[in-house]
Amino acid sequence: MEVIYSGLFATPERVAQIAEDEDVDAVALSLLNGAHNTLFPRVVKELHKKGIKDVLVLGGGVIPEEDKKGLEKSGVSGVFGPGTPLSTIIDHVSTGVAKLRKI
Ligand code: B12
Repeated sequence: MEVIYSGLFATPERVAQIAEDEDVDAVALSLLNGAHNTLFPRVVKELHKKGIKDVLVLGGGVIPEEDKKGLEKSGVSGVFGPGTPLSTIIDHVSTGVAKLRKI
């Protein structure tokens, strides 16, 4: 997998623009400031605005358990906190991207 790092403090609009320009398979978001319920769904919204619906959006950071269901409902495919085995994340990305791209 090739990883494009978008830098710190990118806005949802900027993340969606990079995703479009680079034709990515997945957008992986990391947030530790507690604004995940606002910003993760906004990234999904910005992608949809551009007609991008086949990109896997996943997140990580210190996300309270009770927030995970709502994030998934808003289009975030999964949220992975501290201690998640790397193999779990790799599996999630591989199967999620394959499903969306119907490979
Ligand atoms: C260090 C720290 C800071 C540092 C950050 C340094 C830095 N450059 O990262 C400083 C002092 C700047 C800071 C500031 C703030 N912090 Co702070 N901070 C922490 C602390 C103590 C450790 C975070 C850390 O580095 N953990 C170690 C790394 C390795 O773990 P991690 O980041 O969680 O990543 C793991 C997983 O989450 C996962 N992961 C992470 N990202 C992703 C992304 C993807 C795609 C995937 C798949 C997985 C994944 O993989 C990693 C490895 O296992 C935590 C408390 C804690 N116990 O975690 C609070 C914490 C994250 N902070 C918190 C808060 C509220 C803030 C502030 C908003 C405080 C304020 N009012 O200003 C600001 C926000 C600043 C900002 N703009 O983001 C809260 C967040 C609460 C929440 N999520 O609802 C925490 C949980 C403290 C708490 N219990 O209240 N913080």
